[in-house]
Amino acid sequence: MIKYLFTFWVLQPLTLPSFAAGRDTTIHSKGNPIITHVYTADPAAMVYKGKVYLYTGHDEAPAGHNGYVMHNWLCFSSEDMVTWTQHTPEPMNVKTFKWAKDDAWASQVIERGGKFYWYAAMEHAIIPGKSIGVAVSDSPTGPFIDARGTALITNDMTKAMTHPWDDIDPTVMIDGDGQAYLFWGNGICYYAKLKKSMTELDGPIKTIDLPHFTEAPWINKRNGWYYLSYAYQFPEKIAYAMSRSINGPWIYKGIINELAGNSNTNHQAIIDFKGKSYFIYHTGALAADAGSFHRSVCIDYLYYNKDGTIKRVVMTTEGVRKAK
Ligand code: FUB
Repeated sequence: MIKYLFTFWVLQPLTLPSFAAGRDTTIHSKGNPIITHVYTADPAAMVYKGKVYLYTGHDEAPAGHNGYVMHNWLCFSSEDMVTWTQHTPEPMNVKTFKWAKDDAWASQVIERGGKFYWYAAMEHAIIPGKSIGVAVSDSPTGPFIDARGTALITNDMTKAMTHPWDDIDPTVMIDGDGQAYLFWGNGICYYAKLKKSMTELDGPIKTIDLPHFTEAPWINKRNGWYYLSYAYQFPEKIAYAMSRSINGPWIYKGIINELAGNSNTNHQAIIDFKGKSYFIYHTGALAADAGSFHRSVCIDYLYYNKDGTIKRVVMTTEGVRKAK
């Protein structure tokens, strides 16, 4: 804890609310970034029973360090997108997965049958490269336990890219017929069916050809359209493709979000909540130095055109108003 405090005071004088283990903390967001006492990255959001659950990575790089230092994930919830509760203790850590070495990278949680499945990318301890694990809980706020005891995806299972970090950034969706899908990737977008158990693949790993795909796929469905948004080029913008089927063909539609200030990554989540659509992403706006490794989650509105295409996001410092 002392190291934790020191890290953030060196970077800039962040206001630290008191965090007692096991006691949830209320955060009154004052715009973007929405959380300012701790660095948050790689947002994934889930709407469940009238609340938004926001799951993030946690940037802890020491000042001046040129790389990611990430060991755990954080969980927040809100009924109005402005007042957030941070659920403590942290609901998931790399140590949750005995086979993992470190690097608590991007993740996503989804509910099925009253259980919550948290898919997350980590460095594998034995199989060189990044891998994807899945943890399960009876509650959206945890505690989460490793659902398999082994990684669901390892680097030796995918051959389309030769670099060892192509198995990152999982996103999951359950289609109307109950079939679940896992999408992920870096440099190429992979996808595969999941069994009803949500912890095993149910068929071959396929690839999707998307222009300038870097990473961070996110799937959402709206009015009969499937949307596959993703980080485009590097430094990253966010672009998207649309399809009438989860299996494609995917038609590239353009940029949704421009470069995020002071961060070479942008990593988005898209949700609908209480009649509005939201674009949740990270920037380096809170960081005094290397923002790419000290990122913070922001939220702005997302607007669709009548034909289902997406308008470009306007990134704001004001953020969003209370959802009613
Ligand atoms: O946080 C580590 C990596 O940075 C994520 O996996 C990518 O999406 C990028 O945001």
